[in-house]
Amino acid sequence: MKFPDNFVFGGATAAYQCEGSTLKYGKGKVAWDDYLKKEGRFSGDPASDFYHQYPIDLKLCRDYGIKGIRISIAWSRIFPNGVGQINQEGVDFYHRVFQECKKQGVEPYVTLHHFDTPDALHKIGDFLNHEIIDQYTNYAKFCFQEYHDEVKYWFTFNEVWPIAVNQYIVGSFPPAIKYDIPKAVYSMHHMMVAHAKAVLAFKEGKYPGQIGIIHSLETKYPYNDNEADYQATKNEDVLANQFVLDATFLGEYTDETLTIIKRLVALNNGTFRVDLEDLEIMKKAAKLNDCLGINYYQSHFIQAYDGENDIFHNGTGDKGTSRFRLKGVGERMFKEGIERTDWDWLIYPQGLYDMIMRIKNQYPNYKAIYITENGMGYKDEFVGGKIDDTPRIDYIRKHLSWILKAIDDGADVKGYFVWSLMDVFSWSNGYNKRYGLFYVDYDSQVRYPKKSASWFKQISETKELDKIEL
Ligand code: BGP
Repeated sequence: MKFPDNFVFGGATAAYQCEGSTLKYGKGKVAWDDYLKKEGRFSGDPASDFYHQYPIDLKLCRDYGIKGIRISIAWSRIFPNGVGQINQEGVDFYHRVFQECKKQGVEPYVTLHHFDTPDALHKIGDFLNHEIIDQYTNYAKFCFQEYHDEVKYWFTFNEVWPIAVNQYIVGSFPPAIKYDIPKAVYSMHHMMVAHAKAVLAFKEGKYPGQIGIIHSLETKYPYNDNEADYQATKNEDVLANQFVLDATFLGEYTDETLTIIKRLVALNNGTFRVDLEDLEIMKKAAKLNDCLGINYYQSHFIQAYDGENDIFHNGTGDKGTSRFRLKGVGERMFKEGIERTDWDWLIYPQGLYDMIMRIKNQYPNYKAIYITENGMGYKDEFVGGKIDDTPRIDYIRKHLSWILKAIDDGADVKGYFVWSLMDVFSWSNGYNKRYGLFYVDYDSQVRYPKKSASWFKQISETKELDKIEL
C-alpha cells in the first residue's frame, strides 16, 4: 500500500473561501458579495483571512509535510471590473503568496476561476454571454505572463458543472435561477470554449509548466436494476459528467451526448446549437491538456423521474432534508447501507475508482490525473484545544485506498489534495461545515491542527497507507 515517490500530497483552498478582505485592497466585487448580504445568513468575510495569514498557513504546510497547495487567483483582485484597469495591489499580493510558497517548499497549483466571476461581468450574463469568453482569456493570458516564473501548474476552471447546476438548476449560487437546463448547458459550453482558448494561449506563449481543468465528477449508478433507471442514470451522467469530459478530451460532443443534451434542453423549451468556430478551438485544445483535476466527494444513485422539478438544497447540515428530482432526468436516492454526511452527501469511495477507470478507458488521451479535492464536511468539535476528527481520517483513508487501486490498475494519478487545507468558508453552508486539516477559530484566526493533520503528515512523508479491505 505505497504511493509512488513523486506522488504529491497537498491541501486545497479557493480565493473567496479563504482570503477574506472581499472588498479591500482594491478588489472588485463578485456576485457573491451582494447575494450573501441579501441572504443574510453569512458572509465571505473574514473567511480564514488568508490575505494576511498566508505565511502561517504555508508554514503549517511545511511543518505537516504538505507539499502542494491549491490556490485560486481572484479575477476581480487583478481586474476589479473583469477587464481594463489593473489593480496592482492584487497583482502584488499573489506574488507575495508565491514567493512564500517557494520559501516554504510548497508547490502552488493555481486555479484561474473558482466560482468568482467579477460582478461587472456576472451582471451581463456571466458565461451565458459569449463575450465573457474573450474577457476570461485576456485575464488568463495576463496571469500566465505575470506569474510564469512562479507558477508551474495551472487549472483554467474549477468545476464547470457545479457552477452551472448551482447557478441555473439548484439556485444555490447567484443569480439563483432554478430548473433552467438550457442555461446550465450554454454556460457549461461557453466555459469549455474559454478553457480551450486559455489552453491554446498558454501553449502558444510557450510558458513552462502544465495546464488542465478541474471537473467535479460524481459517479452515477442506477438505483434499481431496470431499464428506466439505467436511462435516468445515463441522463444525469451525460449532463453532469460526459458533456464536460467530451469537451475536454474530444473537443466535441459525441452523438450520444448531443442526443441526450438536445432532448433535455428541448424538454425545457430550449435549443442547443454550437458555433463551428468555437468547436474548432475546442478540438485544437483537446489534444493539449496536460492534466485533469478531479474533485470527488460523493456518488449518486438515480431513479427514473417524470414528475415536476423538485430540488431542495441542504445548506444547514440538517440530515435527510435534501431532494433532487429533475423532470425527465431522474431522482437522486439515498441508499440503504451507504452512509451520508450531515449534508446528505453519500460516502462512496469506490465511485472515485470507477470514475478514474472510466476516464482511462473512455478518454485514453488523458495525460495525468490529480485528485484536486476530496474531503469530508463535518461539524468538528473543539475540545480543550483538540479536535478529534476520526470520521474524516476514515473518509480520506478509504478514498486514498481506492486511488492506490486505480494506480495499481494502470491509471496515471499523480497527486491528492485534501479539501480543505484549513477550515474555509463554504459557499452555501457558511462556517459550520468544516473540512480543514487545521481548525480555524474565525474570531481570533488562530489555527489548530486536527487529528487528521498529524495522520496526513505521516502518509505524506512515508507515502504508505495502512491496508484496508476494499
Ligand atoms: C467543491 C468546491 C469547493 C468547496 C467544496 C465543498 O465543489 O470546489 O469550493 O466548496 O466543493 O463544498 P461545500 O462547501 O458546499 O460543502
